[in-house]
Amino acid sequence: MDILLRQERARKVVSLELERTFAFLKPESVVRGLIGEIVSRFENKGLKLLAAKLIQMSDEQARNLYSVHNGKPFFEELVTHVTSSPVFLMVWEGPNAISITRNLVGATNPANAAPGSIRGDFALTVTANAVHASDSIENAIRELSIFFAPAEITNYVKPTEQRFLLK
Ligand code: RTP
Ligand code: MG
Repeated sequence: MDILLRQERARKVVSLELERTFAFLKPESVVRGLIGEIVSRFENKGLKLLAAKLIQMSDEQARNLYSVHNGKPFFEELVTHVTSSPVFLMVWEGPNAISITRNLVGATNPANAAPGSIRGDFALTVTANAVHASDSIENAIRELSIFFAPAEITNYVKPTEQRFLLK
C-alpha cells in the first residue's frame, strides 16, 4: 500500500479510537524507586505518554481527586497516604486507554490482583496499592484537570504508533 495512503488510514484510526487517561504512582512506588519499572509497563503496552510530573500532592488536591470517596471509612487514611510523599503523575493516550490501563493496574486489593498486573506484582495492601488509574473518560478528564494545565498536555507522533494501531 502507498505510504501516504497508509498514513491517512492511520490518522483516521487515531481520530476515531484514542482515549486519554490519568494515572499516578502512589508514594510507596516513588520512595521504593519503582517509577521506571512501572512506567515501563505502560510504555511496553504501547500507550503514549502525553504528560508527567513529580509533585507533592496537597491536601486540597487529594480531597478533590478522591471526592467520590468522601465519608467512606478509608477516606482520611487515603488522603493522608497520598499526601505523605511525592507522587508521579501521568497522562497516557491510546485506543481504549481507560480499560487497558485499569487492566494493567489490576484489582484494587493487591491480595486479589493477578500476577502480571502492577498491583499483583508490586503491592501488598489496599492503601499502598502502588498506582491510581481513572475509571471512566469523564473521571479521567476531571482528574487530570486537577493537576495539568491544557498547555502541559503534549501532542506528538511515535514512530511505532501507526503500526500498532493499524493491526
Ligand atoms: P484508584 O482509584 O486508586 O485507581 O483505585 P480503584 O479505582 O481500584 O479503587 P477505589 O474504589 O476508587 O478506591 C480508591 C483507593 O482507595 C483505597 N481504598 N482503600 N481500605 C479500603 O477498604 C479501601 N478501599 C479503597 C485504595 O488505595 C484505592 O486505590
Ligand atoms: Mg478509583
